[in-house]
Amino acid sequence: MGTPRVFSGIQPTADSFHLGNYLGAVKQWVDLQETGDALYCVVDLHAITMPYDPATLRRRTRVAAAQLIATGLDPERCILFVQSQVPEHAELAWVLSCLTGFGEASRMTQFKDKSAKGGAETASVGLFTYPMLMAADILLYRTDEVPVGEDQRQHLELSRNLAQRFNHRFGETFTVPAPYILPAVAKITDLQDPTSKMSKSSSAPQGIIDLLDEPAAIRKKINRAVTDTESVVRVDDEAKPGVTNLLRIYAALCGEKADDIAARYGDGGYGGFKKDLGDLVVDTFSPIRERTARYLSDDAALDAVLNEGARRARKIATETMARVRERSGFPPAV
Ligand code: ATP
Ligand code: LTN
Repeated sequence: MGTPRVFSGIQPTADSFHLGNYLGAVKQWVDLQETGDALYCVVDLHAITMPYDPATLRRRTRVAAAQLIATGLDPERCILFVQSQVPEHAELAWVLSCLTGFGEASRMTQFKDKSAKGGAETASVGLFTYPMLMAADILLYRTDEVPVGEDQRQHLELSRNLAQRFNHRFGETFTVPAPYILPAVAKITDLQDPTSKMSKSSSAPQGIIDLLDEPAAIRKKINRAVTDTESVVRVDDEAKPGVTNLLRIYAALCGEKADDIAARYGDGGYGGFKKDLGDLVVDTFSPIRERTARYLSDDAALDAVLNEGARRARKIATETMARVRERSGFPPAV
C-alpha cells in the first residue's frame, strides 16, 4: 500500500477558525502529516460561492494559512497551498460537473441549507457546483484519505461516486477516496444551541469559540455555555447535549476519555468543570494565537511558503490532468 495520500481543505471565510474546525479537522491534519503524504489547501475558490469582498478574502486567505502553520502544519512535512494558485482545480471541476446529474447535485444538503438562507433565486451557480470543485480538489491528488467533520460526509460520497464514474466510463484514472472522520469530534456543537453544529456562518458569537479569541472571551463563553438544570457531569447525548459537548471538547483537548473526566467531577455542579475546561482551551489556543500573529507579521516568508506549496501541488495536479485530458478526448495542454 505504501504511505496513504491525505488531502483536505478549509475555507477562508472568517477572520479565525473555530473550535469545531480545530477539533473536527485541523488537529487531525497535524497528526496525519506524520503518517501520510499530506496536502492541505486554503480553498479560496470555494469562498467566492457566497457574496464576498476581495480585500477581505485576500486577508482571510493569509490568516487561514498562518493559523494552519501556527497549529502545527509544517511545510517541510506537508504541502500547504492556496487553491486558486493551482488552476487545474477549476479545470477538473468542469469535467466532473459534466459527469454529475442535476438531480444528484440538487440533493446536496449543504446547497439546500445555504441556498434556502439567502433565497434560492439569488444563490450562485457556484454554490450549486461547489461539491464538484471539492471532488476535483481531492481527485487531482489521487487521495486515499480525507480528514473532515461529519458535515462533509455527503460531499465525500459524491467525490467517491464521481471517481468511480469517470474510471468506469473512461478507464482507471482516479483513486477512490475514503473519509477520515473521528466520531468523537465529528460534530462539535454551538455553545448556545448544543444541538446545532458550531459554524462560522450560522453560529452567534457567543456560541462559537475562535482559535484567535482572547483568553477572557474564551473563559466567558465557556462559563455561559448552555447546559441543563441538573448538576451532574456525565455523557448523555439525548438528555444533556450541552454538557456532553463540553465533555467531548475536554476529552479531545487532553486525550482522556470523556467518561473518566465526567467521573472526576461527578455531581458537584458545572462551575469547576467549566473553569477547568476554560483553562484547557486557553492553554491550547494562546500559543497558536501568538504564533499566528508572528507568521502574519512577515509577508515575504508566508508568501514564500505558499508559493512553494503551490509549485509542489501543481506538479502532481498537472500529471493527473494530463491523464484526464487524454482519457477525455482533449489534446494535451501546451
Ligand atoms: P460553515 O459552517 O460556515 O459552512 P464551517 O465552520 O463548517 O463553515 P469549513 O471551512 O466549511 O467551516 O470547514 C472546515 C473543516 O472543519 C471541515 O472539515 C468541516 O467538516 C470541519 N468542521 C466545521 N465545523 C465543525 C464542527 N462544528 N465540528 C466538527 N468539525 C467541523
Ligand atoms: N467543503 C469543505 C472544504 C473543502 C474540502 C475540500 C475539504 C473544499 N475542498 C477537499 C476536504 C477536501 C468544507 O469544509 N466546507
